[in-house]
Amino acid sequence: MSSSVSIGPAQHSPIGTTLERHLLDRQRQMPRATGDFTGLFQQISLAAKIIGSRVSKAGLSGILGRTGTTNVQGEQVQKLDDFANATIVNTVEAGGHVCVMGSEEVEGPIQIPSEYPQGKYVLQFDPLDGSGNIDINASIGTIFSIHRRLTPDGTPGTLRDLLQPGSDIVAAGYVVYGSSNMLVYSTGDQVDGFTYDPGVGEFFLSHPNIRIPQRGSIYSINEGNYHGWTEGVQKWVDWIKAPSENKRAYRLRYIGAMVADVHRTLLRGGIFVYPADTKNKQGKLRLLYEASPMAFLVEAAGGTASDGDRRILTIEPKELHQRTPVFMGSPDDVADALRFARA
Ligand code: AFP
Repeated sequence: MSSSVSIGPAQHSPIGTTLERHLLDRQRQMPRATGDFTGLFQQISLAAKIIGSRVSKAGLSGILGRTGTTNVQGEQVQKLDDFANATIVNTVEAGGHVCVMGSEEVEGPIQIPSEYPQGKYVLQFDPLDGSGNIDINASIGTIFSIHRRLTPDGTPGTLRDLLQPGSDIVAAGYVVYGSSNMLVYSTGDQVDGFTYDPGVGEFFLSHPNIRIPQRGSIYSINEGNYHGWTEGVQKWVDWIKAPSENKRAYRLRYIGAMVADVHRTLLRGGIFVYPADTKNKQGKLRLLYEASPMAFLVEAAGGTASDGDRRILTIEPKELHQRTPVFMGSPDDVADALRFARA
């Protein structure tokens, strides 16, 4: 007797949901939503696909190496940094959803050309974080955050729109260009991760509702800076890697791209730290387009993010390219680090 298998109607499952569908579902849950946010997000995801495609062919397309110029941070600009920055600006500016943008690669506010509408959102981004990794084919990423504008509707956005604390972020996310490309974002309630399927050309929900473990077993820090740290931070690192009766020694992982190091921290738990040191007195990482968006994601996933004294999200920015020390990750691990750092 032949047995037949009834496949039946497709089960509703969050897996297999595209980023676009996910955004539309959420938009429909908000009766007053205009579609502006969804539109902006679609442009960001398009930019991420274009950048990801170029990154994956970087060794073949003559785009490895430096441009020969330095950016506002005094760092060597890689050709892919320039490409990623131009891709995001060109993709987003014409959409009519933002009134001003801020980028790691550009000194001042990026105005929206007058032929396009001045939208109600403000976009900040680090187009290619960890660009030191480009030439060695290691993970890099894009980080972004979205705020509502403060200046009057319809007018060009200003620096005032950009200098907003992380607590006022509407949505933040990152794209990691790694062994697969992933887009992870949050609007503050939960954190969802989407993996890019290059065959289909879409991001699919693969990591719904990411929750960071309460405690991990990995610490992530550039230990080459040890001699420049405060005594408190040195004592914490000495402690965390020493086995004792109560704990095993933590493992060290550090790739030098915040996106990749924080992505691992979100999924596996543990702690990512870039403290102040004698060379980088305010820390190295930039508040508006690195620390704040990542702090927003880490907190939305149940973690903690501090500059050593206060929540990163409460810092009132004074400058576009302001830096801040960073301690972020599993709540128990961050609490341990702060206990030492503050002593
Ligand atoms: P680049 O984008 O200039 O490579 O900087 C990356 C970064 O801002 C951040 O992603 C890393 O966590 C951090 O710097 C690495 O800095 P160190 O090389 O000083 O450890």
